[in-house]
Amino acid sequence: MPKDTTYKFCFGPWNLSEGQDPYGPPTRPVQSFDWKLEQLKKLGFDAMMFHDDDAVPDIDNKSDAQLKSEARALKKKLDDAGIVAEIVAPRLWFDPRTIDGAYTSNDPKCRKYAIERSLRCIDVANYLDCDLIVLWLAREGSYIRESKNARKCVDYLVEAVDKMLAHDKKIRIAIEPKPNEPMDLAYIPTIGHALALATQTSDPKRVGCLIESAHAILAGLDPADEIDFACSFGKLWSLHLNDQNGLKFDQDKPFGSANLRVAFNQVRALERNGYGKKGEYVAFDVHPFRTTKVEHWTAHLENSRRTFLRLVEKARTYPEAEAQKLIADRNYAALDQLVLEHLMGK
Ligand code: GLO
Ligand code: MG
Repeated sequence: MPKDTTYKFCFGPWNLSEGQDPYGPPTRPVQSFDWKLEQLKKLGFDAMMFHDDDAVPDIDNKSDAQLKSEARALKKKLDDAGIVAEIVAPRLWFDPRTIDGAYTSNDPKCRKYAIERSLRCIDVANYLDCDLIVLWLAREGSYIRESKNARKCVDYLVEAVDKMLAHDKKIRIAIEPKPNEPMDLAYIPTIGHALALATQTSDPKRVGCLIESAHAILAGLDPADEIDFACSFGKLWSLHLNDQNGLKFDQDKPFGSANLRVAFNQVRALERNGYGKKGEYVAFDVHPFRTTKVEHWTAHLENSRRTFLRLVEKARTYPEAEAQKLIADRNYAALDQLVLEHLMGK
Protein backbone atom coordinates (compact mmCIF):
# COMPACT_ATOMS: atom_id res chain seq x y z
CA MET A 1 0.00 0.00 0.00
CA PRO A 2 1.30 3.51 -0.75
CA LYS A 3 2.55 5.31 2.36
CA ASP A 4 1.97 8.93 3.20
CA THR A 5 2.28 10.69 6.50
CA THR A 6 0.45 13.92 5.63
CA TYR A 7 -2.96 12.44 6.24
CA LYS A 8 -4.66 10.82 9.22
CA PHE A 9 -7.68 8.61 8.65
CA CYS A 10 -10.93 8.04 10.40
CA PHE A 11 -14.35 6.37 10.20
CA GLY A 12 -17.39 5.88 12.42
CA PRO A 13 -18.99 2.72 13.82
CA TRP A 14 -21.90 3.21 11.38
CA ASN A 15 -19.46 2.72 8.50
CA LEU A 16 -19.30 -0.96 9.43
CA SER A 17 -23.03 -1.25 8.89
CA GLU A 18 -24.92 -4.52 8.70
CA GLY A 19 -26.61 -4.15 5.31
CA GLN A 20 -30.12 -2.97 6.23
CA ASP A 21 -31.89 -0.63 3.80
CA PRO A 22 -35.46 0.75 3.68
CA TYR A 23 -36.54 -2.43 1.89
CA GLY A 24 -34.84 -5.15 3.86
CA PRO A 25 -33.19 -6.28 7.09
CA PRO A 26 -29.48 -6.67 7.89
CA THR A 27 -27.49 -9.05 5.70
CA ARG A 28 -24.63 -9.44 8.19
CA PRO A 29 -24.83 -10.27 11.92
CA VAL A 30 -25.01 -7.26 14.26
CA GLN A 31 -21.58 -6.57 15.74
CA SER A 32 -20.54 -4.93 18.99
CA PHE A 33 -18.83 -1.57 19.28
CA ASP A 34 -15.70 -3.32 20.56
CA TRP A 35 -15.51 -5.40 17.39
CA LYS A 36 -15.79 -2.25 15.30
CA LEU A 37 -13.04 -0.52 17.27
CA GLU A 38 -10.86 -3.59 16.84
CA GLN A 39 -11.36 -3.47 13.05
CA LEU A 40 -10.45 0.22 12.98
CA LYS A 41 -7.27 -0.50 14.89
CA LYS A 42 -6.40 -3.51 12.71
CA LEU A 43 -6.82 -1.44 9.57
CA GLY A 44 -4.37 1.12 11.00
CA PHE A 45 -6.80 4.06 11.08
CA ASP A 46 -6.02 6.86 13.54
CA ALA A 47 -9.35 8.09 14.84
CA MET A 48 -13.01 7.25 15.22
CA MET A 49 -15.97 9.56 14.74
CA PHE A 50 -19.00 9.22 17.00
CA HIS A 51 -22.65 10.02 17.30
CA ASP A 52 -23.46 10.97 20.89
CA ASP A 53 -25.31 7.68 21.31
CA ASP A 54 -22.52 5.63 19.72
CA ALA A 55 -20.50 6.90 22.67
CA VAL A 56 -23.27 6.69 25.29
CA PRO A 57 -25.96 4.28 24.06
CA ASP A 58 -29.55 5.18 24.97
CA ILE A 59 -28.29 8.63 25.97
CA ASP A 60 -31.76 10.13 26.51
CA ASN A 61 -32.43 7.71 29.35
CA LYS A 62 -29.11 8.25 31.09
CA SER A 63 -28.49 10.69 33.95
CA ASP A 64 -25.67 13.23 33.69
CA ALA A 65 -23.63 11.09 36.09
CA GLN A 66 -24.14 8.00 33.92
CA LEU A 67 -23.26 9.99 30.82
CA LYS A 68 -20.03 11.09 32.45
CA SER A 69 -18.99 7.64 33.66
CA GLU A 70 -19.83 5.91 30.36
CA ALA A 71 -18.09 8.55 28.26
CA ARG A 72 -15.03 8.39 30.52
CA ALA A 73 -14.96 4.59 30.25
CA LEU A 74 -15.03 4.93 26.47
CA LYS A 75 -12.20 7.47 26.60
CA LYS A 76 -10.10 4.96 28.51
CA LYS A 77 -10.89 2.25 25.96
CA LEU A 78 -9.85 4.60 23.13
CA ASP A 79 -6.66 5.60 24.97
CA ASP A 80 -5.76 1.95 25.48
CA ALA A 81 -6.27 1.35 21.76
CA GLY A 82 -4.29 4.51 20.83
CA ILE A 83 -7.32 5.90 19.00
CA VAL A 84 -8.57 9.51 19.08
CA ALA A 85 -12.22 10.66 19.00
CA GLU A 86 -12.34 12.98 15.98
CA ILE A 87 -15.86 14.39 16.31
CA VAL A 88 -19.11 13.80 18.16
CA ALA A 89 -22.46 14.44 16.41
CA PRO A 90 -25.89 14.66 18.06
CA ARG A 91 -28.15 12.05 16.46
CA LEU A 92 -31.19 14.26 16.01
CA TRP A 93 -33.18 12.12 13.63
CA PHE A 94 -34.26 8.98 15.53
CA ASP A 95 -36.28 10.21 18.47
CA PRO A 96 -40.06 10.75 18.05
CA ARG A 97 -39.49 14.37 19.10
CA THR A 98 -37.50 14.96 15.90
CA ILE A 99 -40.17 13.68 13.50
CA ASP A 100 -40.96 17.16 12.17
CA GLY A 101 -37.43 18.53 12.49
CA ALA A 102 -35.12 19.00 15.47
CA TYR A 103 -34.04 22.64 15.86
CA THR A 104 -36.67 23.67 13.30
CA SER A 105 -39.62 21.63 14.53
CA ASN A 106 -42.87 23.56 14.67
CA ASP A 107 -43.30 22.31 18.25
CA PRO A 108 -41.36 24.37 20.85
CA LYS A 109 -41.05 21.32 23.17
CA CYS A 110 -39.34 19.40 20.39
CA ARG A 111 -36.97 22.28 19.63
CA LYS A 112 -36.10 22.42 23.32
CA TYR A 113 -35.34 18.68 23.31
CA ALA A 114 -33.06 19.08 20.28
CA ILE A 115 -31.06 21.84 21.94
CA GLU A 116 -30.77 20.00 25.25
CA ARG A 117 -29.64 16.87 23.46
CA SER A 118 -27.01 18.90 21.58
CA LEU A 119 -25.64 20.35 24.82
CA ARG A 120 -25.30 16.83 26.21
CA CYS A 121 -23.51 15.86 23.00
CA ILE A 122 -21.00 18.62 23.78
CA ASP A 123 -20.55 17.17 27.28
CA VAL A 124 -19.79 13.78 25.71
CA ALA A 125 -17.24 15.44 23.41
CA ASN A 126 -15.59 17.05 26.43
CA TYR A 127 -15.25 13.73 28.25
CA LEU A 128 -13.69 12.28 25.09
CA ASP A 129 -11.25 15.19 24.92
CA CYS A 130 -12.66 16.29 21.60
CA ASP A 131 -13.39 19.93 20.73
CA LEU A 132 -15.35 19.44 17.52
CA ILE A 133 -18.97 18.54 17.07
CA VAL A 134 -20.66 17.92 13.73
CA LEU A 135 -24.17 18.97 12.88
CA TRP A 136 -25.66 16.93 10.08
CA LEU A 137 -29.01 18.74 9.93
CA ALA A 138 -30.90 15.64 8.87
CA ARG A 139 -34.48 16.76 9.45
CA GLU A 140 -34.06 20.54 9.20
CA GLY A 141 -36.13 21.12 6.12
CA SER A 142 -39.55 20.18 4.88
CA TYR A 143 -41.50 17.50 3.05
CA ILE A 144 -44.21 20.03 2.28
CA ARG A 145 -42.95 23.55 1.57
CA GLU A 146 -45.93 25.24 3.23
CA SER A 147 -45.62 23.22 6.47
CA LYS A 148 -42.88 25.44 7.91
CA ASN A 149 -41.79 29.04 7.90
CA ALA A 150 -38.32 28.88 6.35
CA ARG A 151 -37.49 32.42 7.49
CA LYS A 152 -38.17 31.49 11.10
CA CYS A 153 -36.25 28.26 10.70
CA VAL A 154 -33.06 30.17 9.93
CA ASP A 155 -33.50 32.01 13.25
CA TYR A 156 -34.10 28.71 15.05
CA LEU A 157 -30.89 27.28 13.60
CA VAL A 158 -28.86 30.33 14.67
CA GLU A 159 -30.45 30.22 18.14
CA ALA A 160 -29.55 26.52 18.52
CA VAL A 161 -25.94 27.06 17.43
CA ASP A 162 -25.66 30.05 19.79
CA LYS A 163 -26.83 27.94 22.74
CA MET A 164 -24.14 25.38 21.91
CA LEU A 165 -21.43 28.03 21.61
CA ALA A 166 -22.47 29.49 24.97
CA HIS A 167 -22.54 26.08 26.67
CA ASP A 168 -18.84 25.55 26.07
CA LYS A 169 -16.51 28.41 25.24
CA LYS A 170 -14.03 26.12 23.45
CA ILE A 171 -16.28 23.91 21.40
CA ARG A 172 -16.15 24.22 17.61
CA ILE A 173 -19.06 23.29 15.38
CA ALA A 174 -18.76 21.88 11.85
CA ILE A 175 -21.98 21.96 9.83
CA GLU A 176 -22.37 19.07 7.37
CA PRO A 177 -24.74 20.20 4.61
CA LYS A 178 -26.87 17.85 2.52
CA PRO A 179 -29.56 19.01 0.07
CA ASN A 180 -32.10 16.21 0.56
CA GLU A 181 -32.73 12.81 2.16
CA PRO A 182 -34.40 12.27 4.49
CA MET A 183 -36.07 15.63 3.74
CA ASP A 184 -37.38 16.62 0.33
CA LEU A 185 -35.66 20.01 0.67
CA ALA A 186 -33.12 20.87 3.37
CA TYR A 187 -32.55 24.37 4.74
CA ILE A 188 -28.73 24.06 4.67
CA PRO A 189 -28.00 22.27 1.39
CA THR A 190 -24.50 23.53 0.54
CA ILE A 191 -21.27 24.84 2.06
CA GLY A 192 -22.25 28.38 1.07
CA HIS A 193 -25.39 28.06 3.20
CA ALA A 194 -23.43 26.59 6.13
CA LEU A 195 -20.86 29.40 6.08
CA ALA A 196 -23.51 32.06 5.68
CA LEU A 197 -25.30 30.66 8.73
CA ALA A 198 -21.99 30.76 10.64
CA THR A 199 -21.74 34.53 10.11
CA GLN A 200 -25.07 35.04 11.91
CA THR A 201 -23.99 33.24 15.09
CA SER A 202 -22.56 34.77 18.24
CA ASP A 203 -19.03 33.46 17.54
CA PRO A 204 -18.51 32.83 13.80
CA LYS A 205 -14.86 31.87 14.42
CA ARG A 206 -16.03 28.65 16.03
CA VAL A 207 -18.48 27.62 13.31
CA GLY A 208 -17.13 25.89 10.23
CA CYS A 209 -18.08 23.01 8.02
CA LEU A 210 -17.63 19.42 6.96
CA ILE A 211 -17.86 18.49 3.28
CA GLU A 212 -19.22 15.14 2.21
CA SER A 213 -18.50 14.27 -1.44
CA ALA A 214 -21.86 12.57 -2.00
CA HIS A 215 -23.80 15.47 -0.50
CA ALA A 216 -22.11 17.97 -2.85
CA ILE A 217 -22.89 15.73 -5.82
CA LEU A 218 -26.52 15.46 -4.70
CA ALA A 219 -26.62 19.28 -4.71
CA GLY A 220 -25.40 19.21 -8.33
CA LEU A 221 -22.01 20.63 -7.30
CA ASP A 222 -18.43 19.51 -7.74
CA PRO A 223 -17.04 18.46 -4.34
CA ALA A 224 -13.60 19.83 -5.29
CA ASP A 225 -15.09 23.31 -5.76
CA GLU A 226 -16.84 22.99 -2.39
CA ILE A 227 -13.46 22.10 -0.83
CA ASP A 228 -11.74 25.12 -2.38
CA PHE A 229 -14.60 27.39 -1.32
CA ALA A 230 -14.57 26.19 2.31
CA CYS A 231 -10.76 26.32 2.48
CA SER A 232 -10.61 29.85 1.16
CA PHE A 233 -12.50 30.84 4.33
CA GLY A 234 -10.33 28.55 6.53
CA LYS A 235 -13.46 26.62 7.42
CA LEU A 236 -12.90 23.03 6.31
CA TRP A 237 -12.53 21.28 9.65
CA SER A 238 -13.58 17.77 8.69
CA LEU A 239 -14.31 15.75 5.61
CA HIS A 240 -16.47 12.78 4.57
CA LEU A 241 -15.01 11.35 1.40
CA ASN A 242 -17.15 8.86 -0.50
CA ASP A 243 -18.84 8.65 -3.91
CA GLN A 244 -22.25 8.93 -5.48
CA ASN A 245 -23.58 7.86 -8.86
CA GLY A 246 -25.68 10.88 -9.83
CA LEU A 247 -28.94 12.09 -8.38
CA LYS A 248 -30.50 9.25 -6.44
CA PHE A 249 -30.53 8.02 -2.83
CA ASP A 250 -27.40 8.81 -0.80
CA GLN A 251 -25.13 5.92 -1.78
CA ASP A 252 -22.01 6.39 0.36
CA LYS A 253 -19.97 4.40 -2.16
CA PRO A 254 -16.23 3.83 -1.70
CA PHE A 255 -14.17 6.90 -2.52
CA GLY A 256 -13.57 7.12 -6.29
CA SER A 257 -15.92 4.22 -7.03
CA ALA A 258 -18.31 6.15 -9.30
CA ASN A 259 -16.06 8.85 -10.74
CA LEU A 260 -12.30 8.63 -10.39
CA ARG A 261 -11.72 12.02 -12.00
CA VAL A 262 -14.04 13.78 -9.55
CA ALA A 263 -12.17 11.99 -6.74
CA PHE A 264 -8.81 13.06 -8.20
CA ASN A 265 -9.93 16.67 -8.26
CA GLN A 266 -10.97 16.48 -4.60
CA VAL A 267 -7.52 15.18 -3.68
CA ARG A 268 -5.87 17.95 -5.73
CA ALA A 269 -8.01 20.51 -3.90
CA LEU A 270 -7.03 19.05 -0.51
CA GLU A 271 -3.35 19.09 -1.48
CA ARG A 272 -3.34 22.69 -2.70
CA ASN A 273 -5.09 23.84 0.47
CA GLY A 274 -2.81 21.90 2.84
CA TYR A 275 -5.75 20.01 4.33
CA GLY A 276 -4.58 17.87 7.26
CA LYS A 277 -1.67 20.14 8.21
CA LYS A 278 -3.59 21.58 11.16
CA GLY A 279 -4.54 18.13 12.40
CA GLU A 280 -7.74 17.69 10.35
CA TYR A 281 -8.71 14.09 9.56
CA VAL A 282 -9.77 12.41 6.35
CA ALA A 283 -12.88 10.42 7.22
CA PHE A 284 -14.55 7.98 4.88
CA ASP A 285 -18.33 8.06 5.29
CA VAL A 286 -18.71 4.91 3.21
CA HIS A 287 -20.87 1.81 3.62
CA PRO A 288 -20.29 -1.78 2.59
CA PHE A 289 -22.51 -2.86 -0.30
CA ARG A 290 -25.56 -4.77 0.96
CA THR A 291 -24.22 -7.87 -0.82
CA THR A 292 -20.93 -7.81 1.14
CA LYS A 293 -19.99 -11.07 2.87
CA VAL A 294 -18.82 -11.05 6.47
CA GLU A 295 -15.24 -11.85 5.46
CA HIS A 296 -15.10 -8.72 3.22
CA TRP A 297 -16.76 -6.41 5.73
CA THR A 298 -13.98 -3.81 5.97
CA ALA A 299 -12.91 -3.80 2.30
CA HIS A 300 -14.76 -0.57 1.42
CA LEU A 301 -12.72 1.30 4.05
CA GLU A 302 -9.38 -0.14 3.06
CA ASN A 303 -10.19 0.42 -0.61
CA SER A 304 -11.22 4.04 -0.03
CA ARG A 305 -7.95 4.78 1.77
CA ARG A 306 -5.94 2.97 -0.91
CA THR A 307 -7.65 4.94 -3.70
CA PHE A 308 -7.14 8.16 -1.76
CA LEU A 309 -3.40 7.52 -1.32
CA ARG A 310 -2.96 6.50 -4.95
CA LEU A 311 -4.67 9.73 -5.97
CA VAL A 312 -2.35 11.70 -3.69
CA GLU A 313 0.51 10.24 -5.74
CA LYS A 314 -1.34 11.15 -8.93
CA ALA A 315 -1.86 14.71 -7.68
CA ARG A 316 1.83 15.02 -6.79
CA THR A 317 3.03 13.69 -10.14
CA TYR A 318 0.53 15.65 -12.24
CA PRO A 319 2.41 17.23 -15.18
CA GLU A 320 1.81 20.77 -13.97
CA ALA A 321 4.17 22.58 -16.37
CA GLU A 322 2.67 20.83 -19.37
CA ALA A 323 -0.82 21.59 -18.08
CA GLN A 324 0.06 25.27 -17.62
CA LYS A 325 1.27 25.49 -21.23
CA LEU A 326 -2.00 24.07 -22.49
CA ILE A 327 -3.97 26.44 -20.28
CA ALA A 328 -1.98 29.42 -21.64
CA ASP A 329 -2.78 28.26 -25.17
CA ARG A 330 -6.46 27.72 -24.22
CA ASN A 331 -6.08 24.19 -25.55
CA TYR A 332 -8.57 22.59 -23.19
CA ALA A 333 -9.15 19.57 -25.43
CA ALA A 334 -5.50 18.61 -24.94
CA LEU A 335 -5.72 19.46 -21.23
CA ASP A 336 -8.74 17.17 -20.89
CA GLN A 337 -6.82 14.32 -22.50
CA LEU A 338 -3.71 15.06 -20.41
CA VAL A 339 -5.75 14.48 -17.26
CA LEU A 340 -7.20 11.23 -18.61
CA GLU A 341 -3.80 9.93 -19.73
CA HIS A 342 -2.32 10.81 -16.33
CA LEU A 343 -5.10 8.96 -14.52
CA MET A 344 -4.90 5.92 -16.79
CA GLY A 345 -1.12 5.67 -16.48
CA LYS A 346 1.11 3.79 -18.85
C1 GLO B 1 -25.79 11.12 6.18
C2 GLO B 1 -24.62 11.71 6.82
C3 GLO B 1 -24.28 11.05 8.14
C4 GLO B 1 -23.43 11.96 8.98
C5 GLO B 1 -23.22 11.41 10.36
C6 GLO B 1 -22.39 12.35 11.23
O1 GLO B 1 -26.12 11.36 5.06
O2 GLO B 1 -23.54 11.69 5.95
O3 GLO B 1 -23.62 9.82 7.91
O4 GLO B 1 -22.21 12.18 8.38
O5 GLO B 1 -24.45 11.20 10.96
O6 GLO B 1 -23.13 13.42 11.62
MG1 MG C 1 -21.54 12.23 6.33
